[in-house]
Amino acid sequence: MTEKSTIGWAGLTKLIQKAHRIVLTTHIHPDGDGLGCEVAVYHHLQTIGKECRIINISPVPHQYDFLNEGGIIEYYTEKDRTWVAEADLGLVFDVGDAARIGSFSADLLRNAVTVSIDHHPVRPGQDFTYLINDLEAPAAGTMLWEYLRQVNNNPHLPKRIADALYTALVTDTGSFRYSNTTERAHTMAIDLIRSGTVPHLIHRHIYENRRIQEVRLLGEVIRRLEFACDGRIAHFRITAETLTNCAAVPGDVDGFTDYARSIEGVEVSFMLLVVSPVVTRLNFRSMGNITVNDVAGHYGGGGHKFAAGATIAHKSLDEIEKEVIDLLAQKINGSDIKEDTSR
Ligand SMILES: [Mn+2]
Repeated sequence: MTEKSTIGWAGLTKLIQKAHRIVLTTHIHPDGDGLGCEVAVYHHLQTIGKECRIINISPVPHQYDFLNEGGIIEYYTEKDRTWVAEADLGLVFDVGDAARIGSFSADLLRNAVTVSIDHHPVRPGQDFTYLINDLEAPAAGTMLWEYLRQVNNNPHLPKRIADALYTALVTDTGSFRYSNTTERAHTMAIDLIRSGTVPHLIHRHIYENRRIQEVRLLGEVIRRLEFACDGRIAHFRITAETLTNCAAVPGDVDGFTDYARSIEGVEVSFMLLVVSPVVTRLNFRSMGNITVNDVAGHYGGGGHKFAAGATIAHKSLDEIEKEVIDLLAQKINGSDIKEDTSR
């Protein structure tokens, strides 16, 4: 299928009404946005009496355990295959690229009608049946907030839905720091607070639950941080050995590229994370003058203009590092970044 049909919220409501069994999912290494969307929609579907399950291809990172009351966020295993194959609707959140739900997409896409609800530019040739796409939404959770607000007749959303959506918002805006922190983001926050969300408690769960191995790993990253292009590029690599030495796991690297980007003069930061002996994860963060989703696209990845990534197989770290610096340097040298931009 090449041409995708866009359906509005009314179309989604109809699909939900017709469906008997609904799967909710998000990308590999789920973040607060994907998980928040799943949990919010799960509670909504429970309320209207729909059979549904949240099934992901990665476990829940520990800082989001508070969203997983009753173990509602499940990890896909062999025993779920039949159940998933018999589902008639799949809602996929925060996934611009079907490859990011891995082989699960094949099982899900075989029989179910699928709807991608996302704020990333969707890569062409995706196999989802329908798309609901809003590139201006600060988070996919913002889109779901607008939807659930429409279908919920009460003046306030149930608190557990509000907490899940607030999690989506606060993580995708970098705690209201990134360029997607718009009036719409703050309007959403106000509405969720009115529905009972207590921001500092959510913040404590997500950001003040760091494990010691995560902090040790950050220490290593800072110690070995490298710069290129007169300090405009900050970059680091995390090898399997580094992970082992710190007793850390790939999920512990959350926010590290943001940290590197926050250094004075840095326009773009990137991380090379060794996921397996042949697979490397490349992540970018940009200050907002240099786009990085096109550079990620060079490796078959994608994302937002200023936050993107790719998964690369069978290429050495040295090779990727050199190529990426060259690609970024061309962009940086070709642009006219002012020395003193007020941000
Ligand atoms: Mn998102």
